[in-house]
Amino acid sequence: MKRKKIKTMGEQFGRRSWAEPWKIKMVEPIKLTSREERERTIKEAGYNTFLLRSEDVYIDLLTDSGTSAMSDRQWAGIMLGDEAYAGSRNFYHLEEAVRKYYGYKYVLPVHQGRGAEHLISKTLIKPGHYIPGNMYFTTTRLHQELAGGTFVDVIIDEAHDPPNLHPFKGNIDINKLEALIKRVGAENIPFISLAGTVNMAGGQPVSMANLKALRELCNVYGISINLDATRMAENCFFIQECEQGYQDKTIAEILREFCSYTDGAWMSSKKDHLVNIGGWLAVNDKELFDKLCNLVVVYEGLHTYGGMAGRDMEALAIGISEGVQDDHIRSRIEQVRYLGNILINWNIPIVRPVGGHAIFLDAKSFYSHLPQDKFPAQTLAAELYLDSGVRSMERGIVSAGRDPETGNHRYPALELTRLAIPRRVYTQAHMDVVSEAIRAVYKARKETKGLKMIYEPKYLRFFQARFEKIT
Ligand code: P70
Repeated sequence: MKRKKIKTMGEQFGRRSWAEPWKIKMVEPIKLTSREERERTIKEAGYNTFLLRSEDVYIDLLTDSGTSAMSDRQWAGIMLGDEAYAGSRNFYHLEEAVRKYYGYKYVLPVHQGRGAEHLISKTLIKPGHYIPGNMYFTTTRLHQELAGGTFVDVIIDEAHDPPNLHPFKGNIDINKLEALIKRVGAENIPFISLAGTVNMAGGQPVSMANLKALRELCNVYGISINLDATRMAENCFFIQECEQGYQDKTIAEILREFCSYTDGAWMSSKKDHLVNIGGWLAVNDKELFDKLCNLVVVYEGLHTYGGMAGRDMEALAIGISEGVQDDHIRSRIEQVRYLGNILINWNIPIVRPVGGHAIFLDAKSFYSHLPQDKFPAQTLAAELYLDSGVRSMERGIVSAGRDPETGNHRYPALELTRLAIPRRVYTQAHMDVVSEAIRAVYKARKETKGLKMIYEPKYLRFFQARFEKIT
């Protein structure tokens, strides 16, 4: 009998194999439950994956936020926590790292990203203001709305089209933005809300050229640019790979240049910075900083800890330098691509190009027989869990929430189910298991009837909403 030739991963893709730039020192057991158990647990969770117990999950791709593995250096940093109420040494390490890698002058720690969004929104946005941005993010937009502002999506149209292969689907449409400025007046736009690798669009990057064009326009109208830097290091990988003139620059160099065209940034360090909790807000304007610095003590904590323990700030400072290493970023994004390429090869509809932090299944075309108010993406997340204990997250009509003016559902063009890959946590074998789970659910797609919402909280409903199966 002729033996079939087995190919390594590299060979399958016509290149030499590469591996993660780390080895595993500590492991955490996970267990696969039975189908009957999962039928019970997902029903108890109201078919909302946010309401499952993590013990009942086999491979947890709910989020890449706070779920990454820290390095031995970061854990060593935890032991160096200076837990003084004021002036902790760890704060100065954090401040130094943000200044070195991001280049902003003034730095405030916060407990996590939305803490920073709250402070900057409350400080800069007045009722009647418009905040243009490259697609909404749930918590970001909510803080802007709570401050009295209206978020306006000015991302390029390609971002709303899952199969479109534009390499920088996170770009701002400069014409759309200029039309908005002319319509509402520059004085009613406190800042541009620009995000690196746009989460809701599928982890899609912004190009340096687009940012430069944005900067020019903003200079003309005197509008500042604030960056959601949460996954900006990942954005820099795409610039390095695809944008002319950046192939020989390091991720760290690209990051510094990118930030130099912006006026400030907020950060959920739970992503790029490889920590379980933390974030910061940084600006160049001293007057603005003084206002933020005063507000941080009201909502987060003193300006030298902002809701974090000293040990958390130390792990975070170390994570900043690890998070911008080229070999780290490459292996992180290539792992996401590994999973994405398998699915593309099997003709399973996903957002393309594969983005930085997650695979986004296109639930609209996956369940093309389900209307959006039967919650196709929520249904898909529940079905994936039922099949194999893989946890994902709805990023469609439930996440989009209701229009504050009319109270009606917002019907986003994108109806997606996100499988976010934590950094340095899962192996290629886990990705294989996930791909086969998705294929099994895809094969059974025609039998799926969707969900009905039976409980809906007022804010950020996707976190706590409950559903029932339509039978
Ligand atoms: C996720 C997490 C958080 C996040 C983000 C961007 C681009 C700000 C934040 C807020 C967690 C999450 C948050 C809301 C809904 C679902 C999940 N994203 N900007 O999984 O930061 O969580 O630290 O307050 O992605 O994508 P934080």
